[in-house]
Amino acid sequence: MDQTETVTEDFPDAPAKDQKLFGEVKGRDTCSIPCDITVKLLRDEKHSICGQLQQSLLAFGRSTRKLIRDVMEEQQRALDVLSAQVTELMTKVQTLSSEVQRSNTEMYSVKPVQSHGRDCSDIKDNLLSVVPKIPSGIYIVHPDNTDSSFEVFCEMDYMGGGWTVMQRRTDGLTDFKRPWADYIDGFGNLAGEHWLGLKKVFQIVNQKDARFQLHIALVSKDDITSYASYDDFRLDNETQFFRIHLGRYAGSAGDAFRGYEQEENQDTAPFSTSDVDNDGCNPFCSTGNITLESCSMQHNHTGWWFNQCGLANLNGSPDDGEQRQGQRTRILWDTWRHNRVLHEIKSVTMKIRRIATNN
Ligand SMILES: [Ca+2]
Repeated sequence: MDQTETVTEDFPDAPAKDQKLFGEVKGRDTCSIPCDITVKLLRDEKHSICGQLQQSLLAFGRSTRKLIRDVMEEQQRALDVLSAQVTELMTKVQTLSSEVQRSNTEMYSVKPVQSHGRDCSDIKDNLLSVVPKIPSGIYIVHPDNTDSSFEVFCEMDYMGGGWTVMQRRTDGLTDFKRPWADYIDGFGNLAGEHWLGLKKVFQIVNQKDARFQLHIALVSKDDITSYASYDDFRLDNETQFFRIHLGRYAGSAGDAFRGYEQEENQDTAPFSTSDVDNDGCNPFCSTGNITLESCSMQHNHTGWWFNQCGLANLNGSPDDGEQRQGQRTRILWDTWRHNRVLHEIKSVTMKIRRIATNN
C-alpha cells in the first residue's frame, strides 16, 4: 500500500521535472547539455518510472491475492463450522429416529400379548382384589399353554360372574348358516350375536389344572326363562373334530344334549357342518318316512355336535326360502316343553366357567 501511494505521489512530479528540463534547454537556446545526453536522461527517467509502476502493480497484485486468500480462508472456516453443526444435527436426528422406532417396536410387540387373564373366571379372580365390582364386557384372554391372545365377552354379573361367553343369539341378525372354517374360527359380534369359535373354546377348556362347567340360558318368545347346565365340559382337539364331553346335567330345560334315546345322544359327538360331515347319519338316517345323509343340511346348513341328529341345535337358523319336509330351522332345545308343547326359543347364551373347587 505504501508503495502504491509513492507511485501516485511520484507521477505529478515526473511531468514537472520534464518541463523544467525542457525549460532549461529552451532558455539556454544553445545546447549547454548535448541533445543526445538529454534524450538519454529522459529515457532513463522514463525507465525508472516504468520500473516503479511495474513494482507497484506487482505489489498491488500480491496484496489483492492475499486479500482474496484471507477472505476465502475466512469463508472456509465459516463453512467448516456450519458443516460440523449439520453433522451434529444429523447425528441427533438419527438418534431420535432410532429411539422412536425402538419405542414403536416395543409398543407393538407388547400389545398383542397384553391380556387381562387366562379366561373370564381368571380375570374375575384377578380383578376382584383390586376393584369391588367388575363390569361385563369384552376382555382379552391368553389361555395357558397357548401362544395366542384373543377377545371374549365376559359376563361378570350373571350368577356370580366369571363366565366366558361361547355363543349368543338375541336378535337373529347374525347368519349362522356357515361353513366349517367359520365355526372353527368364530364369527359375529362379541358384544351381540356370535359364535366364539371351536379353536378358542378348546384353548380355554384345555388349560392345565382347570375344569369348566357349561351353562345354557334360554328365553322363550313368551319371555319365559330356563336353563341347562353341565358340571363338566370339554372338547377334544381339531384332529378329533372337537368332540364334545359333558358332565352331569342340572336345570329346568331338560337334557336335550343327551335326549331320550341312544341315537339322540350328542354327548361325545364330533362337530359337523354342511361341508364337513361327522354326524351319526353314516351313510344315512331314517326317521319316519324321511331319509337323510347330513344333519347339517337338514338343519339349514348350520354347525353342531349332531348325532342322528338329536334334539339340540342352539345354532339353528330360520330358512328364508321354501321349507322342505322335515327341515329343522329353529333354535332347538327339544326337551324344554310345557304340557308337552315345545317352547319357541327367542334367545340363548352358552357360557363356560371354571369349576371353583378345582382352581
Ligand atoms: Ca352323515
